[in-house]
Amino acid sequence: MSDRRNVTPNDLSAFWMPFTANRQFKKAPRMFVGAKDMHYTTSDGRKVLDGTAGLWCVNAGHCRPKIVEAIQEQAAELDYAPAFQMGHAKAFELANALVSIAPQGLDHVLYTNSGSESVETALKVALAYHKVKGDAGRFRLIGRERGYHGVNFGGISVGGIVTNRKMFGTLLTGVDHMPHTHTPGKNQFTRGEREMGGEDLASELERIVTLHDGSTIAAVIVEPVAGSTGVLIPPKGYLQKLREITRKHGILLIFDEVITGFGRLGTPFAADYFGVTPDILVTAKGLTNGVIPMGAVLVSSEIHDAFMQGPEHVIEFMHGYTYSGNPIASAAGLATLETYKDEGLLTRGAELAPYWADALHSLKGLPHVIDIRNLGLIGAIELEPIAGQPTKRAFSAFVKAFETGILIRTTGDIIAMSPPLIISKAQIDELIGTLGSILKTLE
Ligand code: PXG
Ligand code: PLP
Repeated sequence: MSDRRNVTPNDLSAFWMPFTANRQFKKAPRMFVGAKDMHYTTSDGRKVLDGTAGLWCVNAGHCRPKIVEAIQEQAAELDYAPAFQMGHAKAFELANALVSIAPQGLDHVLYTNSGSESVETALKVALAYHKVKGDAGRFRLIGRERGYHGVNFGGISVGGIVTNRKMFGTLLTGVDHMPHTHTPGKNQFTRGEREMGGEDLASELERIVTLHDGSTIAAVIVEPVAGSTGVLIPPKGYLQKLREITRKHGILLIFDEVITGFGRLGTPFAADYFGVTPDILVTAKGLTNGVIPMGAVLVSSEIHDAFMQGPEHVIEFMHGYTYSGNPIASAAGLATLETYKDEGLLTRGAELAPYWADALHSLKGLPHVIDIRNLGLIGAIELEPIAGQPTKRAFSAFVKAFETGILIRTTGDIIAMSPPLIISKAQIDELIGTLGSILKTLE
């Protein structure tokens, strides 16, 4: 076959990388070649301690034997099965396994291939649910400022990260946003949830409900803890109050648990941590330990059952993906849930959280540190931006960290961490100790 383009070996230009400063990266690439448990191996042979579980997804650590074997065996046994009008056992087994660890009442599963697709699926279920119930006047979707719900059109519409929205036209109509839960300049260095302000913040939803009339609103979507936008912890009582208001007005509550799902807060889901059950729960990432793309949307029986009407030969919900419940992804999901169970990982974060919080908050007082936030095994260190050059200080911390042997994430001038749930106390010391010494060297 003739080569239509001259590609030199190891040319990095063809791959337009996601959420990456492409030109900068390609001048000085940071490449991984391997991973095991808590560590990556770089192309120059160094070990890097994973402080972020990849991108908040490798909750059981890397290259875990059960998951590797399940994928290998499934690929050789049944590689692909059509997702529409056909089935295979593991997709059903995984749905059952998921429902068995999910909050009570979330009994049905729709599969996707990512968090972004899970969000689109959840929003579509919510709109269609009201329609099948004869309540088609409920067309509005309410998100939150600084919310991250992936990158597809529904997700960026209900999402509230301006840079992810502003290039893309009119987005979905009929969307409004609640205020975010962050209080910069106040409540800095709070451990976990702050005590005050939760009910007042949630009452902003009442204002929006009054403005639009509650009977026009289909659903409210929030991340229980906003991850991507810099780890914003809700104040006590906030999510409970959102549940109260949505229930009162017949509005569905959607929790986007793409990050908080699968043990991140020391409970299987954030819904368990906060004691608040949504009508729809959005997952991805940790479902397969990040190893194979897969997401799942859990819905209540009330929602599911509302669709199960009319002639039985007719498709009840016009939605699905070529890869919904893909056999290899399902096998990876099953092996992941088994690994979580074998090692108690869905609740291990609860034991480690106080140690994690102590370690993080020990960085208070270091140069440029203006806030530290934590919940479960999530943590964030907010840095004072360099005047006129936002993001630069945190990004240089990220590069130095990688060169020194730890992987962290940055968003704006916030450093976020979410290590695999298998991390040891000694590794927490190493991660935070190394980060502390890097912070001392920053401009
Ligand atoms: N919802 C939430 C709450 C997320 O955090 C998505 C949806 C989208 O998932 P996909 O699989 O389509 O990426 C996410 C993803 C970061 C970071 O560093 C966060 C995400 C993805 C990549 C990086 O904060 N969150
Ligand atoms: N675009 C075209 C032309 C298709 O045929 C399909 C699926 O058949 C899609 C997009 C959607 O792809 P997926 O089901 O993988 O999301």
